[in-house]
Amino acid sequence: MTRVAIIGAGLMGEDHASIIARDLPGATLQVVCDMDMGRAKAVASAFGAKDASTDPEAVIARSDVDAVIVASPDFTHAPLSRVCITAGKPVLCEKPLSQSSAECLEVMQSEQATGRQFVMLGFMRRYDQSYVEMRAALTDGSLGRALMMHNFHRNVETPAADFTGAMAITNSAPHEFDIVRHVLKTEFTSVTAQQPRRSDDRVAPVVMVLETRDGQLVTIEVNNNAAYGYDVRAELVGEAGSVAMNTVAYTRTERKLASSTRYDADWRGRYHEAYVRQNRDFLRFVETGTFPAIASSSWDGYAAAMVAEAGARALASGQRQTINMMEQPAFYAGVRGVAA
Ligand code: ISE
Repeated sequence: MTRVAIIGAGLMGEDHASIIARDLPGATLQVVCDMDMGRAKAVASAFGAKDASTDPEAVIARSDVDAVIVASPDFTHAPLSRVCITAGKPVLCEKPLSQSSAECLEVMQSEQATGRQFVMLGFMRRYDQSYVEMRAALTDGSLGRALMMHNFHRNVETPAADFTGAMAITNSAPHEFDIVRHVLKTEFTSVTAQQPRRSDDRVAPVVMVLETRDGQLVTIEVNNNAAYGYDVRAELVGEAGSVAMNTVAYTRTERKLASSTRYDADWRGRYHEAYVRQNRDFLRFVETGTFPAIASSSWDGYAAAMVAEAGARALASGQRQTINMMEQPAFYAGVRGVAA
């Protein structure tokens, strides 16, 4: 039985606590940690954790904790992942690993120095069935060569009043940066970013056009103030056809001469199954020491951060920015992870 600690008991921490406690019988929720003890205790008691704490480093060091899920604020992700690496504990870290590619590199360096992978990154869309099928259509050749991938990422409203267009690129779009790299099995080489004008002072959508090193074009619209619902769409276009994601809804209501489906208010429902699959794979990683074939690693965190940095520069300057990624270290290629 893998004993898991969750650091950060906000929206995502609570969601992970629920998945560990209710959906994954092979794991025990050992500790819930949050800077607010009241919050830590509330989530711990709601999901039957043994303990609550406010001290993340002490939690990571505990001998009754085998693995850690980091769901605290973004700026803590990289430092806490490094504490886990030093302690020799596998960590599932929420995205982004860091908004700074330099800090991602530091995590990669700490990890490489130990000789094995410890960090799995929570880019859960890799486990979503629609993207699994898009990737398969390229792998099995049925779609021919990939030409384009179009992506729409819409939230009802921004999570905070000080959310900016740059944050749409550094906080929301990394999901697209990661999933497109994963589906197309390539890297981005350039990005342009623009925004239409809204009639009010809310953050307007950001529209990016990216090129890959294999000559594909990728469009990404991030609209953090879409108002109507949480809505993610994608279409992969190949030389022999296209694969588009269906809207995920279990029912459709017909009433008063109209037909309608519902949208979730945020991503937790839409991606519930993907989170469960991802967390199950994380537990397998903890047990076997073998890094899951489709999971995101620190390297993928670095790649997403490099694209995000270039995207933010593109938005600020209005100019196309090139993305100069380092070569992927052999450590992160091929059969990933070595049994502990
Ligand atoms: C948000 O930033 C996230 O982190 C969620 O995972 C994502 O699904 C959501 O749309 C983003 O805006």
